[in-house]
Amino acid sequence: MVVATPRPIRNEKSLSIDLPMVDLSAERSVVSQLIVKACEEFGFFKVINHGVPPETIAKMEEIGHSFFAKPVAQKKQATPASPFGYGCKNIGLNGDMGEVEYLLLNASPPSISQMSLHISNDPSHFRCTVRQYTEEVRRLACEILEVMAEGLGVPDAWAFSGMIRDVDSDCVLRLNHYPPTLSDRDTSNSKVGFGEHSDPQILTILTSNDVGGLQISLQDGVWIPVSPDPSAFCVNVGDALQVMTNGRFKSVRHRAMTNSQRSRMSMAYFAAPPLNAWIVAPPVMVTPDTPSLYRAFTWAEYKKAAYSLRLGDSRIDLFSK
Ligand code: GA4
Repeated sequence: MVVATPRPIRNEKSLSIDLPMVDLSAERSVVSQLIVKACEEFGFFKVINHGVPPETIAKMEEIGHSFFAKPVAQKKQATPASPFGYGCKNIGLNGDMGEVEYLLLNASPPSISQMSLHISNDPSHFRCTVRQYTEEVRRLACEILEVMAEGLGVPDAWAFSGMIRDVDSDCVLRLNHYPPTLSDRDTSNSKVGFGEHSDPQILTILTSNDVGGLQISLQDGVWIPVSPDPSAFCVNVGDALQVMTNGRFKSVRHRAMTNSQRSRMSMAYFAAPPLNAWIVAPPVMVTPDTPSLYRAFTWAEYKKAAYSLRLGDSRIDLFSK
């Protein structure tokens, strides 16, 4: 039996962190306490026994590997990356760059896109795999959000997950490929693949191959590598959930570094509300001791702010009272 680790151990020597590991098959009250604590302290945790079939993950990874292995000219047929498609080095709309290539996919049901024609030689297999994977990670995101609501004492169990369950939810699936960056002239070990930022959405569910690269910043300028763990999902709080918990959960800044020798691929599911949804904390999160920190706004408003700023800018501050 795998035992959940209640406290992460910060190892100063190797500068790595063991994020809290949550065994989702454990007793529900234990799970909810661990998750609440992890979200307050780290904004990040890992889950095992999550119920997503390994073959569903493997099939999705295979789609990514075979797409990124294609010649550049073929991959470029799936450009532009905005709102969905292939991107290389350019991130967002305001000049951010990184040592990364990626596929941004619409992950809201029904996820049918013309793009599939340019991504895979077998578009129906591609669509079916994306649908299966996103349905599984959506189910996982909803389960985690319901456990969180319970742990926070929010009476409506669906207060957070209802937004993801909504057919109009604005969820995104992102496949990132970080090629190895060692060159003859360059002796540095790694480069910034995806620069420092917080995720704008509610919750991010991430998996990667066994190559490290994810780093989190609990303190300005101090970067702590997260060990790679293909059997677990790494879960993190997004800006919208920080607002919906009235600042109790932290949307922690993170970045991805490249590996000098090995290629890293990660798959991130960003669970987001519908565009017209109001991002507000349930009444129980606002008390005389914890007054409301943010003004009410819609997801559309927040998304617009995110895309008008640079990757590393802090957009949540624009919405504080
Ligand atoms: C960060 C999280 C997701 O990868 C993403 C990113 C988006 C993009 O790459 O297009 C953003 C970035 C992310 C935050 C600020 C804006 C938007 C690039 C950027 C400069 C898909 C998302 O939703 O926000």
